[in-house]
Amino acid sequence: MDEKVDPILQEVIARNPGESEFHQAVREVLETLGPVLVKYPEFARHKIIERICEPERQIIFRVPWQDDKGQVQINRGFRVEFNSALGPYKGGLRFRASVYLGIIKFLGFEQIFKNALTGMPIGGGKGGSDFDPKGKSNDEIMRFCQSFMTELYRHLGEYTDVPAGDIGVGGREIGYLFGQYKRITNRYESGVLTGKGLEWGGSLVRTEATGYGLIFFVREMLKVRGDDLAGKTCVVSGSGNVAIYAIEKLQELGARVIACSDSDGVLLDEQGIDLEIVKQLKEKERRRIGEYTTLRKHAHYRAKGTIWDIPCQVALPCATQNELTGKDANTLLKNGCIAVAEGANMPTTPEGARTFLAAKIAYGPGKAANAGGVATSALEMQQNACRDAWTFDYTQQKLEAIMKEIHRLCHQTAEEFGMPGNYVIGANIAGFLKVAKAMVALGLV
Ligand code: NDP
Ligand code: 2IT
Repeated sequence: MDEKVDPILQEVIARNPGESEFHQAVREVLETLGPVLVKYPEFARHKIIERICEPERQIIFRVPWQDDKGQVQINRGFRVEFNSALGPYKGGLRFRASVYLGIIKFLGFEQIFKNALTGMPIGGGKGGSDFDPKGKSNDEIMRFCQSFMTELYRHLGEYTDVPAGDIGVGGREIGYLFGQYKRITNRYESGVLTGKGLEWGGSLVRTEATGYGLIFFVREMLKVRGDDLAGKTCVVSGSGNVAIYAIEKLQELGARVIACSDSDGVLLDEQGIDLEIVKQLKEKERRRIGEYTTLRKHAHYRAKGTIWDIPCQVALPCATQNELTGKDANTLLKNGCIAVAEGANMPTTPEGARTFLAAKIAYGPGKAANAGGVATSALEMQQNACRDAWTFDYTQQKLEAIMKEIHRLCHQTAEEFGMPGNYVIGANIAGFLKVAKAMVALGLV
């Protein structure tokens, strides 16, 4: 760690006790910024790093709701509005029992740089709740979303803060949230949320965007190495929104996806994952991935355990933070893995990331590799602003162009800073530079 940057990290840790994921995300960025301060001494003078690490606003609120038995339930809601130098705060909402301030802050911090990399006019933010959607009825989900929005609406707006989905928040939840926002404000303000349904202001390709974008990014990384995805054996963790559409695009490009997972266990289908079954189980029926084996008897399921011991050439963590450890990274390398790209946010532990970088395989960090989701959210905002709806092909072409440009920018920035092929350095520095330059221009606000 650079001697000018280390005291800033220590200060962040001291000021935000107990938020280990936030500390990890800040450390991962700050340890790459030393050379930036040498090249741009004005950033130190303006205390840009210190300011970027302190959210502009943090909102924590009570979310009371009634379950189907009429019992009162209380959850905690969060929205961390991290940085608005480039545009309105933008980032998803996560509903998961494990959510606390440290998770939302790590996600919001990552989002600043990811959003900057997209080249779209969006700042960084994130929110969510410790509400656990598992086992809840549709009515309970609706009542929870309505209560959540009854407090959050006052902080949102198409020019202020624009949430979307993340773990546990998909099209259904965005619908209930938008409905309540519309009712309270008496405004059909489409651009206040993204990930909306196609009938009421959503964009084609938003559902697929994070997964598709991830694969476009992997394709670019392989292209640099004179390689492609055709025939490659792939393992994708998770079986939610990001994982499903990563698998779909991989299959379209001729790759062979043999494994995916959920928080209960790991599914292996050597004949290739049947994506229609996964969609039916996870998107429609909201069931467990293990049930796949009742329909495909030859497939194997094991409860718990790691997915990363399944030999593959391409590994795509698409579930959650810190799901791929240093040990997993070594196992993947031993088994011949040549590319890893992060569909999830911060899925690789610091030790895992160091292992991939030392091995010089193609390693795409989440900030760059999974930026296609939020980029397409910004395309949805564009369509809302001009009351337009683009075709699937046109929107997908835009997404593909954005992912190629993110790859080019990260690759070029890594070279400029003397670390060719290191996309972690490339993504952190390229994202940081855009935000930092804007913050200097906007003065001390
Ligand atoms: P979903 O809720 O649709 O799916 C999440 C998947 O990950 C599920 O299969 C879930 O299993 C699994 N999972 C979640 N938490 C854990 C855990 N603690 N351990 C093991 N498995 C877990 O979410 P998304 O697909 O939208 O999000 C996945 C990741 O991608 C997250 O890190 C998110 O931040 C990131 N991301 C999402 C974007 C988006 O546009 N949606 C954009 C960019 C990044 P189960 O079904 O058992 O809960
Ligand atoms: O982590 C992410 O980039 C997301 N969950 C998507 C955010 C968005 O605003 O589309």
